[in-house]
Amino acid sequence: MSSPIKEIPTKPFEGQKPGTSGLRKRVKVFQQEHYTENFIQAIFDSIDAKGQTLVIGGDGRYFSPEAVQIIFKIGSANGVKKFIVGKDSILSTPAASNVIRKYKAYGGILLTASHNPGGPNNDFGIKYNVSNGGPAPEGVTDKIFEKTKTISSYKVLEAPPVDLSKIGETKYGPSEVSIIDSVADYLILLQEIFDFPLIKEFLEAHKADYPILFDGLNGVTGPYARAIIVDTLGLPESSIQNCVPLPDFGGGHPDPNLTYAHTLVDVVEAKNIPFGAASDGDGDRNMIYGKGAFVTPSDSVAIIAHWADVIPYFKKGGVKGLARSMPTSKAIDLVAQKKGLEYFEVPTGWKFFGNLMDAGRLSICGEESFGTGSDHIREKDGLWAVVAWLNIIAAANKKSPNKLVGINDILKEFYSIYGRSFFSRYDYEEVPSDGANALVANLNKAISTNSLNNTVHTSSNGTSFTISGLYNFEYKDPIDNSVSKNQGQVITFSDGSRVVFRLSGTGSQGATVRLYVERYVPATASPEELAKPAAEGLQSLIDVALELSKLKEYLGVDKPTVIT
Ligand code: VG1
Ligand code: CO
Repeated sequence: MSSPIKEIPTKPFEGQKPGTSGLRKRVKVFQQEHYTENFIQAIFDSIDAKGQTLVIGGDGRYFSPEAVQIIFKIGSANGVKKFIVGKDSILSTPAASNVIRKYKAYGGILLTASHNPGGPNNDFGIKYNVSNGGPAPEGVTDKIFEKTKTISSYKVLEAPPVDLSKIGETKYGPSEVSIIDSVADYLILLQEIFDFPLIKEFLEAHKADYPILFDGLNGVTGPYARAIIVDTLGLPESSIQNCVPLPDFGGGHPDPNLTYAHTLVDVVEAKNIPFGAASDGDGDRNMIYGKGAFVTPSDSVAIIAHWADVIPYFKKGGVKGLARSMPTSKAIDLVAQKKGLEYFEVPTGWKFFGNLMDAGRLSICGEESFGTGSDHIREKDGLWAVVAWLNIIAAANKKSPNKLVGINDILKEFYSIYGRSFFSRYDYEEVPSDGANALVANLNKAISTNSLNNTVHTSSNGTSFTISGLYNFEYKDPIDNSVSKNQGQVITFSDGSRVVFRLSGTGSQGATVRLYVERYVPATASPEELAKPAAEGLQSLIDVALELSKLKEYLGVDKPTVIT
């Protein structure tokens, strides 16, 4: 008997515009009658998934079980032939990207709001990924948004919900649902990329003096980290913590930075752990943090690029090119220059790396927002970065058998070759949208009237900076020539320092303003200068950025919510 398909009348909802990485709103917004259905139907109206295979993944946050069943109903009614879904609807964002590529799916729908908190009073999110495994480009997300504005009905298949707790294949009306192990394919992938025997040999030999700790922050990476760290590398249970995914992430903020990943920082400091790491809710971000050693994401990606040769994947396939998002520090540019590689500066958001990777021009890239990755998939990849660092540390120690090499030694060596880009980001979260827009308008005015060029600004400690340039960042994709405008206001200074202002595209409430500052100190500087704490190295520049943008005045706040 064929299952009936019903057409349900609906009306458009305002604001279903995908941001930097999908549509993110409060759970209560998604729970409104027809809201989620409208957006899912708008996706199907924008693509041609008839007869195709679609992957469904997610970080398991609150409202995911309901959303998966909605996708089955609407997807099947719109002709999807097969759904591949992780057991209990769990697939980390990088794992989902891999599954889309490996099984040659048409695309995927990812249920996550990433690092945003979860639970009934927090955030949910839906993101569409295309067949290369990466986030849909702007052309597709713009189309989805247009469809949400005129939608008048959606189609559903009337069928009972699918039990997602058992691996295997099941029929669903005219479609099939294949429930797969969430971890297996991803583990195989990482084992193909990294030198696991080398890492294992090093960590086994140094169980006593080089323990490691990974904190899943109760996000999706728990089972993946267990498979890699405990089951594959053979390390003790004490090497992982908060590795059970919870729908509300245990009430925490699953964002791996020094403010929100304090569970990791506290234990690393208390137990003198030389190598610690954490990941975010959906597993695409990472933080590398050992006792007394913090690696900024901008440095992290540059260091991975510098050490690429010790990673079998790059040793075999070579490194084609490097890239970073615009606000990310220029450390990786220096590595590209030294190695004679092509390098790119793209707008914020992983979707901008995809075309370059597909064209074979990009191998390693990163964002200052704790996102690091490569062309092994088309999403940033938290655990990939963690294992990359373990691989580097194991290789560095093999080269130096008589002295234990730690994170700080690797940083120091890197700075001694390339110099150091001091980098920091100030986030002003959930500020009034009017104030945020006025701040940006004021900067745009200064750009169009050229009124700030060559002006001198002096910080409270007496350091002066002269503005050498001012522009609104715009990107033309070298592969498809698409243009993305208004990607952030950049102010450059005559000493090579840089300040960037940007409005976040992932927040779900009010506006979030990000201020990025970068100051470069060449390798010829004294070791003391190169080893300074970042806050000290940047304070005068931050003073000047705040003063010339009148940020406090516009936003009506004194201090940032988060400093990274
Ligand atoms: C933020 C980061 C950006 C990242 C995006 C998605 O965007 O700045 O670098 O790609 O989050 O990451 P925004 O627009 O809020 O600055 V995730 O882990 O939330 O998928
Ligand atoms: Co994320």
